[in-house]
Amino acid sequence: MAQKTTIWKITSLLLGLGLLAMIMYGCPSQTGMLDTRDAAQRVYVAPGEYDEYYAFFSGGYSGQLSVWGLPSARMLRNIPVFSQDPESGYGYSEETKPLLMTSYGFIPWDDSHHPDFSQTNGMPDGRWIFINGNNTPRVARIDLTTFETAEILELPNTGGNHASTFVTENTEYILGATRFSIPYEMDKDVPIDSYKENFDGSLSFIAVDPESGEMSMDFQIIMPPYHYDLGRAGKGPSADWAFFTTYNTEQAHTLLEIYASEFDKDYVVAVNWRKAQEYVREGRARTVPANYYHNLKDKNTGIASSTVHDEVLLLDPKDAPDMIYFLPTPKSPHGVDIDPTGEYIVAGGKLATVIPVHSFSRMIEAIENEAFEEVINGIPVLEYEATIAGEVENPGLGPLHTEFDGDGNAYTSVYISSEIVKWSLENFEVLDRIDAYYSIGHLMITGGDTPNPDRRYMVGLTKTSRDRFLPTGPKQLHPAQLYDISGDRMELLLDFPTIGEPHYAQAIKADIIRPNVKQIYDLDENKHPHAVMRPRDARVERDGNVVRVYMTNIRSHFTPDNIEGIRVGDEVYFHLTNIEQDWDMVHGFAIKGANSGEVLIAPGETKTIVWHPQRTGIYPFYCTAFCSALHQEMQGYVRVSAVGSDVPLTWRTGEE
Ligand code: CUK
Ligand code: CUA
Repeated sequence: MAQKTTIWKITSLLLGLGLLAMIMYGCPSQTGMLDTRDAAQRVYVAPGEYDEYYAFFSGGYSGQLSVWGLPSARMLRNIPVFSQDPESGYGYSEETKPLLMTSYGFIPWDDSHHPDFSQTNGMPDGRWIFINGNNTPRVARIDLTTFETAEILELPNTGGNHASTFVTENTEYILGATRFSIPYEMDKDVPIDSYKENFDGSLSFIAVDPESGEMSMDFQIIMPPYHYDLGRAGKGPSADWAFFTTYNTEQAHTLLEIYASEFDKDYVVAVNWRKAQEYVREGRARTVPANYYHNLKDKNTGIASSTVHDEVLLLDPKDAPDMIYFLPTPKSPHGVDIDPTGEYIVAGGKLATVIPVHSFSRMIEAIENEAFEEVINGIPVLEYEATIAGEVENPGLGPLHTEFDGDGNAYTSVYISSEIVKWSLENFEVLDRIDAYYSIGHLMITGGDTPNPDRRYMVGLTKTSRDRFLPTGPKQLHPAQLYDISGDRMELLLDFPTIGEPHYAQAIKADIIRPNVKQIYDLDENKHPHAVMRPRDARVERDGNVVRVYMTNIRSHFTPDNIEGIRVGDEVYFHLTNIEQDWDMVHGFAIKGANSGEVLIAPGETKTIVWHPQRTGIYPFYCTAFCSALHQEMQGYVRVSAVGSDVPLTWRTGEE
């Protein structure tokens, strides 16, 4: 009897909790009760078949960008972007090292957050994908014919480029913004307590050449010293606008956890970038000194080089009327997302109890009616009631990011209550909710942040996996979940570990990219100054203590293989040309004692590794990629003699 009472007490307690949860969050989730017995079938891609989508996941603190096939969730590649990659030699080879140059020197790491595709008429065109480095502020462009990083641009006047890379409808601009306000003047040494006087915010507008994809810092806008968190370009009617969230409008500079959460509302910033661009062309921006690197890989040689810029155009909202507005938004918002019609501006107030949804058309009306609360540094603050279209009640705790399916539904990731909440853009009512495993950050819908998403799959990028996979020590990989969103209810299909910490992702129909992907580098187009196309041209040249080895690689030998006459103190460059012209026929190169990674050389490509021999002796080098039945034979030796030795420079090509 006593036992029964206890059970009843527990049951009623659970019921009570359930009821409480229902009151707090609306209709309870049916998670786990859905029939997912056929989930495996729905993600199954038969051997030899291709996935329907390419998905690109940011690497977060890995600094890279990983590529996956959906729905199978097979990893296809990990593209090195901001971090050195000893596996491919990226950031170790002489050709790629300049890509990682900044005004702070060679920085072989960054924190990559938000990938976004180049767009034509609002739709991803599959030419390039951009991604931001959040730490030493940078933006990278990856060429989707080769899946390689082609360009990296540093951002001046920026302390953490987080609200990036969001791309406008025809890739006119990539957005950037300072996450942490900092003093503008370079290297300015001031007390941190002088935050309000000396610190400024900035928004960046990076132009993209429509033909080459080449990026340039077109202009920046000086902003009050708030924190600028995330951005989005408008769509359709709002396509000329860019939106950013702010937090810390309190302008705190210590214990932000407390002092940056005091105000009920921060702002969404709305910038008419087209107007800003006109002002800049009219000469209303001033030129200020700056110091930032632009690193670009030459298409013909494959060699990256750096250009240093020493000024930037800065537009002050005080000199640029009718261009920029603040929309009050509760409370320390994180994401700002624009629905496919371009009308709704959804903010993720991470400390707010509702999801505020602004209306673009109401915003325009409010601007026309001058429904301003106040003006801050030349920026009118619109009345909250004048722009708000609605608030989503009971969204869960800690809404962060929202994506859309194109059928009038929105999906918001909710961090603290660890769930995804689906709601209607018609009446702002919650329609469904599903658990996330665990603590979700971004989510992504196939077809992406476009006027026309594919209502097929949704990926949740979660922060901790805890018990979801076999344990691997105190730290587990960050997981992702794949959901089917084609029906009324969201259904969990798959749960898989990722690499790095994916903050955001994009997925595009494979057909858009696949036809343009290169299978080889054409040897006829290889204009690398140190390339050799035929083994008989292979040679070694000395100029003072600089030795250049012009080497070919083909199954299953290096030419030359044996080299003598190298001395301690020499600087030895191995210029390796892979003269294969077969898809995926790579060779690697490594030499004992080199303070470097290997270099992996794709068919038709030339890559260079530098080696500073420290000690006399015989140094084997070998191919690191199992390329043929005689791969183990693909090797050679270098003889290193003492400083001042008179061993003549010789090499073996098999012709002598
Ligand atoms: S952020 Cu990571 S969860 Cu960089 Cu877009 Cu929101
Ligand atoms: Cu080339 Cu192994």
